[in-house]
Amino acid sequence: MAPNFDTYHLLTPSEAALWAAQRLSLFSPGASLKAAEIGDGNLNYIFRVVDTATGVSVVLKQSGDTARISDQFKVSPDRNRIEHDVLVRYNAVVPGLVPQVYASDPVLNLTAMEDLSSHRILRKGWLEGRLYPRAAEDLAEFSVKTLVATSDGVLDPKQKKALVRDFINPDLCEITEDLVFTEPFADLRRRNLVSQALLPFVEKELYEDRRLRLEVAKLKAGFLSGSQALIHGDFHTGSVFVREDSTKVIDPEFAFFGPAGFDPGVMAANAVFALLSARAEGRENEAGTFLVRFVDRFIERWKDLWSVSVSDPSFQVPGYAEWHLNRVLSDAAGSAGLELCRRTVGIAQVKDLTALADPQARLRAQRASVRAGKALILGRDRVRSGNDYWKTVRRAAAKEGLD
Ligand code: SR1
Ligand code: MG
Repeated sequence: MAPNFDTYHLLTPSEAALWAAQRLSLFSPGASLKAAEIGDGNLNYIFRVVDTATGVSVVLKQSGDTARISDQFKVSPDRNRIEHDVLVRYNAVVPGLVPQVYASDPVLNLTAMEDLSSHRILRKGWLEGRLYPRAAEDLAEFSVKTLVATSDGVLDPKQKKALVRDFINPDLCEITEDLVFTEPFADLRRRNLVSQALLPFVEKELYEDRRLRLEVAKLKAGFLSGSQALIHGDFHTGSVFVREDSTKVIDPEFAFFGPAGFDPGVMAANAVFALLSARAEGRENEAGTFLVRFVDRFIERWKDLWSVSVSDPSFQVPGYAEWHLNRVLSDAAGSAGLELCRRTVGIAQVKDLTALADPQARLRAQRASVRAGKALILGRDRVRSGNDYWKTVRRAAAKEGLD
């Protein structure tokens, strides 16, 4: 029976190949296409479709209505539209730093995009000890350009309001609100994944620390109400494809207008995971250097770009640029701290920590991550450079013998 592409359903690999043959102009008529589902993320289905004769290929990303990680998460497949539309915007603002987008299918909640198989996911590459000399500069550039371009004072106010409306993303924001801001600090739904060995530490340092929970509440209020810029929303090392000579940011399905510091903070935290994982196993890697360069480059490029982009005279008044960047940097450090805590104790963890085979090494890295996370949240108003991140992480690591 011929597949029906007029009603929403999750595709099989052979349907994905047929969809690509029918809807894309990439392939010659009659081409022999092979497809496989290659997704290993928490949410979606990824099909790679290849013309076996020419090697021409494409990736189709399709959203289901529940998350792959757990069917407790019911998530609107409309996130595929958001991801598609944001990728189209990114292609205009930061061409070359994102995959090309070929087509979308709003019925099937599917986007066809450039196949990046010649690249590697940054998290995996770092775990294998590979080096990516462009990554820090490219990711800082991506972050600054996408955030500044959608900030108040740069965007026309009516255009901004229309974009805020277009990118309202309640289901995916709810995931972040729960998994990043709530559950790591109070295991209300009993979804956290904490070993018996780590639990007493987590109870004392996270669940029972009232001062910390107050600061987390302030950060959560900022996430809920601070529509500063169109953020990627899940800007971690699993959302970046790299080669030595190329960097591509993927997966902006969590995008919405939120605090501009969220993206750079999440990226900084994910460099810290790579760093702690390497230290826990006595390996060398470049994540420490990346961390310092990424943060410093972000600040430098933000200043450059902000000064030439702001067109609203209210925001050109002396002192405003510094005041605003200060807020962004506080939010970045706070977000880095939240990400460090949530990926260590929450339901969605990172391979950097979970793949540590020696339980003692894993425990030390997990405790160091929570310590660094807390220090960044509580001290966020003093973290203003790559070196400030580096010192905070080094102190936390040293307490666990990872120096
Ligand atoms: C239910 S989704 C869990 C996590 O995966 C995504 O990559 C986001 O980070 C989310 O928090
Ligand atoms: Mg993702």
